[in-house]
Amino acid sequence: MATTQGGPDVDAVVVGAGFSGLYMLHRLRDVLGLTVRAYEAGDGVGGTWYWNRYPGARCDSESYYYSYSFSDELQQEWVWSSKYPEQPEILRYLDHVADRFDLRRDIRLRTRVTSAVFDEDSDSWRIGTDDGEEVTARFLISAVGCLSAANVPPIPGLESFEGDWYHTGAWPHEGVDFSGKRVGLIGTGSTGIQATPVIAAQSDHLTVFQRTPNYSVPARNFAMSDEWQAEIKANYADIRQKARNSFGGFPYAPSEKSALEVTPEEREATYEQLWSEEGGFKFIYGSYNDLLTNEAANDTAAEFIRNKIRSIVHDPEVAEKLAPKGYPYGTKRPPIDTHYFETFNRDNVTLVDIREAPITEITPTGIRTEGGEYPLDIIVFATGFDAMTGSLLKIDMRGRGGLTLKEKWEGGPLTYLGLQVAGFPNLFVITGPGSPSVLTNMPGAIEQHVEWISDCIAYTRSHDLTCIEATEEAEDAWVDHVREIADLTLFSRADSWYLGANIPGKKRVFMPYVGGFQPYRERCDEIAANGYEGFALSRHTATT
Ligand code: NA7
Repeated sequence: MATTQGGPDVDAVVVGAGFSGLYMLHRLRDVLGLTVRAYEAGDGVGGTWYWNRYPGARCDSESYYYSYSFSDELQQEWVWSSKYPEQPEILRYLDHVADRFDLRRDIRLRTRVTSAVFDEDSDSWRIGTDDGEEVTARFLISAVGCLSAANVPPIPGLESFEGDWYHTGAWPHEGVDFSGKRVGLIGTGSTGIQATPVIAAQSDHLTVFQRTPNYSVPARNFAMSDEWQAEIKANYADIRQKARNSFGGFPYAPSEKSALEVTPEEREATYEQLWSEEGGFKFIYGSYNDLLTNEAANDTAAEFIRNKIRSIVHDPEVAEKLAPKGYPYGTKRPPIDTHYFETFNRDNVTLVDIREAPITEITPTGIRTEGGEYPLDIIVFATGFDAMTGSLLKIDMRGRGGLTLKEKWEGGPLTYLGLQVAGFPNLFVITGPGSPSVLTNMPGAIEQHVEWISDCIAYTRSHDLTCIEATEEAEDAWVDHVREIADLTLFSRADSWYLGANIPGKKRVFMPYVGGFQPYRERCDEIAANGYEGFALSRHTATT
């Protein structure tokens, strides 16, 4: 259906149908009344929660706020089973959202967007898919997610392996039967840490190949009682408001104290309470306010966690290997676990330190390291993602003058607010690099972006404009600001996916915006209120 005579086929194309794509579609179609088509590579909606079906997959943020806030009816009617729901439950929730808001009729499943070319003559995008379809749209919105391009490391010999292998981010729907199997798991990020206890309990033997030990804190999950559920529902407005006005998008009061201004006894008691009673992200966000900016403060939390690992793991040599050293706590995404360290006390679990003796190859029968050979029936790659840029760069995207996004981002991602890229007009990126995104509670960051984008599109339409594009100056200034703020923290001290350090050859740039969710949101609102400061707005005469 053409939006204007001779104009593009649809007003907007949305790429992806996870948390961000579903809401973007709803907002543009049902609030603004635009024609919208969403494309989704999967067989179903859900994005991250559709793909990541590995054993133990669950959310690290608490269910009641890791959810949409845009519809009070939705948040009142949905019932969460536990504090940290498992993947199937979150996927059920997203399926429910798709049905409840009648979104499926505008989503093309099993269809991957492969190309997007900006046509300067018509101020619109020509979008191509892997099934040969072409569609033109005024606006192109990337909802591809920050962690969706799976990273399978190029270890020599993988193709010769005679057993089965899987990446956790593309897990088979029918599941994997580990019974009686010797399993090797590579990777000890959040995913490996969630999967380890579950696979250990199901398999004959589990060998965990660890390159970098991680500072994991217990989740302390529990079922949600009816009383707690009722209390949350009665206070949702306040909870959401707190989250919106917080630094990380979480609805709890951040600590206002430095770890160094209290006595060692008080500090120990605080960490102990957070570790053994609260669990989860409160350990980092609710303890002290300088853990990510002051090394001495960080050391206090890091040493507390190392001592916990030493007290949990019976074999002192294994405990020492599991105890992270050499990088500050929280500078890699902090994992949350359920009996991770305890799992290394099981007789059927072996830890292999591949920093000490790296993997040299995968053989037909297992994994060989410089220290020995490990016979395996199954290899699980919990090796993460080409984060924040990988999925977007898989699309052959061309902006003004035929410039590709790959060329533009050769030295690292460049964006204005993490929302737009100069030279790529009418393209919006939900939770793009340069925005708070992965450092916040994701659904909150997604809602803020979706609402800002739809307000921006509404503005262009009400002002009869056909083009909005970040200026180079605004982009340069934002990129500098993102870097300057990151330089005030300890984040660059770890080889993390925040920096692209997990992908060989990827330019080392700190990608998310660490200045805080609330200040970021206020800046975005201010920019909009000032008539979209830093953006060039124009009208294409041929199409109006
Ligand atoms: P992560 O956090 O990127 O973790 C990947 C793990 O895999 C990590 O331990 C890596 O070690 C390890 N890895 C990566 N490449 C290799 C190679 N080539 N050899 C050995 N080990 C390797 O991914 P996750 O899936 O756990 O989590 C991603 C996010 O999803 C998570 O942060 C949450 O936001 C949700 P390294 O630390 O790089 O030495």
